[in-house]
Amino acid sequence: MASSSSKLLVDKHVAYIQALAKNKDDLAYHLTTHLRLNAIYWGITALHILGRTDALDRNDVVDFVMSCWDDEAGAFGANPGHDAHVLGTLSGIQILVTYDALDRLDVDGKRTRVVDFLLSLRNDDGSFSGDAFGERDTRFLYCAVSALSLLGEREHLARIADPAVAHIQRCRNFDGGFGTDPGAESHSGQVWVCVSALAILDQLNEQTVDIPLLAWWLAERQLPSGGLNGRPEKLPDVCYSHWVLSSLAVLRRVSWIDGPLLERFILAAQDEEGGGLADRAGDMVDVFHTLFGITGLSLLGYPGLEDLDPVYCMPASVIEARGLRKDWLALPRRSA
Ligand code: GRG
Repeated sequence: MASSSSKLLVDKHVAYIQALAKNKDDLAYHLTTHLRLNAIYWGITALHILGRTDALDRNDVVDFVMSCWDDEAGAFGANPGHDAHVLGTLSGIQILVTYDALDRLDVDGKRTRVVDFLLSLRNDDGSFSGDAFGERDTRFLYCAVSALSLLGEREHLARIADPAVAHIQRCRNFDGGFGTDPGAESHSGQVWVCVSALAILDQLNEQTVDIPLLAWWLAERQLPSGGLNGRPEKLPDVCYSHWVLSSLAVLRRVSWIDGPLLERFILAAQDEEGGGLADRAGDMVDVFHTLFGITGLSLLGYPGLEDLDPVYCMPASVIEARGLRKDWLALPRRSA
């Protein structure tokens, strides 16, 4: 149901995420089996940005992450018994870092094995595959780079940087944006992974990104409704509040978006009764759009929220504590 509330319904959203962990009879639960670890990362990150870090039991979550370990590959799958993939592996590592539980990898050589897994995904052209089966996408490059950084693997990052940056450059288009592969259409999700990977590798500069051109392309994603789309001629969607705004935060240009108009678009997508946010007002909510609506609001300075690190899409305090903060800029936090 569309929301007429002009306020973020924090308690409702916390209850919605808590219920997701319990309602295992729902069809939606079974339809998202292949995304379980990603969904848990989306949920716990939303809770941290809402300031409700203890809304889920830390030990239960960390134990679930470890139950997704694929011992044959030496990395995380999306669910217990699933094959390892870089998407599940990044989510697993993000959750462990958020809960300060990376020491769970200091058993049976898991830390070395997961680093080996991430490095094994490199291709000769600097791109990364998602798993042993080989599909390539700039998303997978970001996941590997972010995971290695969160694991503190600075030397490995330095070694892979040049080919990875060269590959990202080949994915850059005439409009300033980036796609999944060389020649693929610019999409704001792919812009975020490329710009953030460059930031993690300390290679975000005027040579690698045409900052004014890209920021202009990103700002043009805002439609009269206030919502953002992922590419020209497409519908607005709450999730682009994250992909577009985070990219602009990394480029230090969030102010190029009409913040109050976007904020209204995001708040209208809340379910006032059951909690959670949808892609657009009136649609069904899900945890993916719930996270990315909340992270968008955080970057817009919405009162009472915790800061989001737009490079890692994790709580800024967690990234700062590990000494990983890059030079991004969000809008100042407003007082209530
Ligand atoms: C740590 C947050 C985080 C992510 C890990 C998987 C990944 C790295 C990033 C995904 C970036 C991306 C491509 C986001 C866009 C997702 C999306 C909603 C795609 C929809 O594409 P279309 O073509 O939709 O269905 P449009 O809106 O273009 O019509």
